[in-house]
Amino acid sequence: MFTLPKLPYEFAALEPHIDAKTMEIHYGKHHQGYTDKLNAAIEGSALADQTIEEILAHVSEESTAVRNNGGGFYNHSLFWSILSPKSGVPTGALASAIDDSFGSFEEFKTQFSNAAATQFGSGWAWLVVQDGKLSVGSTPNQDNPLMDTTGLDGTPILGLDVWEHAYYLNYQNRRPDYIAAFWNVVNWDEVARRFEAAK
Ligand code: MN3
Repeated sequence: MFTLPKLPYEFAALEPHIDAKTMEIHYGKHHQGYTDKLNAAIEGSALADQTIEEILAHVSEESTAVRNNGGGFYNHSLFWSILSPKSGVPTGALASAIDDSFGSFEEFKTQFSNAAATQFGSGWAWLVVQDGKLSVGSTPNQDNPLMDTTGLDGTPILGLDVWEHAYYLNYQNRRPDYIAAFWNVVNWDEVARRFEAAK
């Protein structure tokens, strides 16, 4: 059975960039809902013995419930981990890889923000690493780059939820303002840890 990861900060810790009420509902209702529905969908099947990464790797063979809720479980677990009230900028090998792949940190932010802004409807923007190279892209719904169903391949090391439930209470229709605020609360130490693990 999959369980919600414990949030490493309080609901209000990311204010004013992400408000406490949004965090409370997003974590306690949306993420809990995906988790409960994933568990219900895999109960009693062979999937119950697999890791979430294993399930996502062959999700094209599974039901829509497993795809949507497995993605929802994984994506939000990653999302909480890459947020922090103490942000900063990338350093070390991650900073070098960003410069090599995009030219500069500012250019990376522009490309990632553009992917998040132009994802039509609900979905996610991603920074992925594959064969040591970084790239950005987006996926609809709760899909992600670990799935064998999407055109964006690689290991996600940074993700941004652009479903309206992630920002509507505070930003209403202003998705670009939410994307701009996101850069104030990125946990670059965790992104770097995921980058090293994926290499
Ligand atoms: Mn969400």
